[in-house]
Amino acid sequence: MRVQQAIRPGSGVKVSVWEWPRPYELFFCLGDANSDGSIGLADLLFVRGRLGQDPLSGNNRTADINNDGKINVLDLILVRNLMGQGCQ
Ligand SMILES: [Ca+2]
Ligand SMILES: [Ca+2]
Repeated sequence: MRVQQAIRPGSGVKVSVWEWPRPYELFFCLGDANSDGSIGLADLLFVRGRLGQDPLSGNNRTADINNDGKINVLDLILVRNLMGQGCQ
C-alpha cells in the first residue's frame, strides 16, 4: 500500500524510517506541506513558493499534494480546501 493512498484529509500516517545513524519517524498529513502539524496559510505559501519546481528536488516533495509529479495550481487548490483542518 502506498502511503498516499492511506492519507485522508485531517488524518495523518506515521511512518518509521530505519536509516543510519538511527531510526526516526515521519508524520504525513495531506495538505500539511510544511510539516508543522496543521494546514494553514503557511502551507499555501510553501506550495506557492515551489510552483513549477521539481517535486523531487530539495524539500519540495511535500508541496506535491496530489502526488502527480508536478507542483501546480491543483496543489494550491487542495491546500486551500484543506485549510483549517488539523492533523491527527
Ligand atoms: Ca502546515
Ligand atoms: Ca501535484
